[in-house]
Amino acid sequence: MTRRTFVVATGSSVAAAALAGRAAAAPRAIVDGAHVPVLVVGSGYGGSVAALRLAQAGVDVHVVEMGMAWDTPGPDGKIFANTTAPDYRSYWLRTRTKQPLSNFLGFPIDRDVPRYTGILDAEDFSGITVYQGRGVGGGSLVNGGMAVTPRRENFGAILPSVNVDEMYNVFYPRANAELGVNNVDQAWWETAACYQYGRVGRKHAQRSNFSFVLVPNVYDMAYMQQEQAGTVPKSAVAGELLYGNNHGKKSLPKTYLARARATGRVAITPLHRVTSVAPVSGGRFAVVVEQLGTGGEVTATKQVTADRVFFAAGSVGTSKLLTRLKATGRLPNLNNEIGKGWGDNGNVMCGRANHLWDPTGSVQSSVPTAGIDNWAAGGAFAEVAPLPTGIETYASFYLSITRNPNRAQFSYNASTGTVDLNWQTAWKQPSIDAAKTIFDRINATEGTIYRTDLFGVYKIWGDHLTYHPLGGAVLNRATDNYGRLHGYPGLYVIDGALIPGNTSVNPFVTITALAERNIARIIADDL
Ligand code: FAE
Repeated sequence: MTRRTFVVATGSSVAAAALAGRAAAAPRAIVDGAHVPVLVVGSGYGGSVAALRLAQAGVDVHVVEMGMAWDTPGPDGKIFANTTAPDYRSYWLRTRTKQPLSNFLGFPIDRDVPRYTGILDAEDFSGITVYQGRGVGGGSLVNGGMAVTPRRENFGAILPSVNVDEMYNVFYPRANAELGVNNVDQAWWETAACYQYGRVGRKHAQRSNFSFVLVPNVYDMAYMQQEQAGTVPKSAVAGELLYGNNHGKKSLPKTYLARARATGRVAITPLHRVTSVAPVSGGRFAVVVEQLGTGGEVTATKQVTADRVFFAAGSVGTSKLLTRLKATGRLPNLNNEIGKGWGDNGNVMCGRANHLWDPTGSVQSSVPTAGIDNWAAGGAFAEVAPLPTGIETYASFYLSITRNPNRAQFSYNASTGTVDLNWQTAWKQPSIDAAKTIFDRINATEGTIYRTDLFGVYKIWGDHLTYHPLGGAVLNRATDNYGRLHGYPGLYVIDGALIPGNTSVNPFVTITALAERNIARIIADDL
């Protein structure tokens, strides 16, 4: 489609919308046979940035999201389940929970749950389980909210083709502002009971001469202070996080997506999964969308067309979709970089057993606020994470982000019809080695040992999972330097799939800032 026809199509649908009097658009599900100027696949960070900025530029956008809307309370009056009591809402189409910490005191803690389109997907590949958020807001619904801008000196290794000054002067500040990133009040943090585990983490880090940093977050820290004071309904302080926060968290539906909807130009259809995108005449794309029931069954299949499609299904979702579409001949001109460069952000977990004089607290805020930075010397940044069990565990728990050079590839398996990932469990060894540069030293200083009861029976390292999938359609390789897919003008990637495997810190601020950078250029040049 030419620039002119795109603008005309956009303008005509805007005019039609105005005539229909839907300036403040009510949610409307995508219908079979519809034509939309822009279709966005997925409503996480990348998809939300694309929706807001395109709408502000005058373009009608339809976001298709496979997960639920998460706007309606369940029978207990709450939208989201507590981390300590997973139920039907907690897992994406599983009949048994798959909790990141599978054991406690050596006993398995997973339980049966009804199969439902729940909020957290523990997606199993041969060598790794990838945790992802499912629903309007993507990962922002389930994540820890840690909003970390990488150190400037590390940026070159993250996205070598991107102008560093532009990112740090314009796009990181823009992303942080829109996401509502805020800092914990340190004076409060120093005494709050719910951050005793953080202060113990600091004491142990500093006694071993590691740099300890308080980290910004998108959880409303003023709200959390009120939670601790008992003046508002509790969320983080009551252990909510992994399966959603009923209060306090500035997830995407409260920030980017709220502003996108307020333009009147953005519609979001939940419980619909995009399964195919292929070029048709007139420069348009035919998109196949499956409507899902809450048991995961396909209740309808819709064929729509779009002038442009933004892939924002997350690193795994976008990579799987593009790998399949290239292999099955629907997008054969995609280049051979599709599916490559996937990494786990070097995630590895561990716990330490503290002495009885170092309790970490029976009430722990589920929102992490601090990390140990040993990136330069040891290639590890360890988040001091909560263990919100409701009882004193005398444990310190950490999620480390490490410099792990291993990269996996997605490929289409014609015999099973699935897209596989060739990650191997043994590829976590560099992450374990990097994390040990911190925790072996702390254990030596403190005279303590690793916990062996959290990930199985006598297993120290949580090396079977990641929370931070990145890559699979890497910037400047599978796409041009702004996310335009090679081979198909009008197709874009705008999510974590663009980032080659590692960000040196928690990734969503970088995903958001990169999306802001790319969409600004796409609006300026392509529209
Ligand atoms: P993402 O947010 O995953 O959104 C993709 C969306 O697309 C999802 O809503 C999918 O349901 C949807 N989708 C997928 N396939 C399809 C399809 N075919 N059709 C329609 N929709 C589809 O992608 N990061 C941090 O920076 N700080 C943290 O503290 C942090 N903690 C985390 C804790 C947990 C438990 C988890 C799981 C993740 C955490 N992350 C954290 C990672 C962060 O949430 C993740 O990097 C971003 O959400 C990725 O953003 P994307 O836009 O790439």
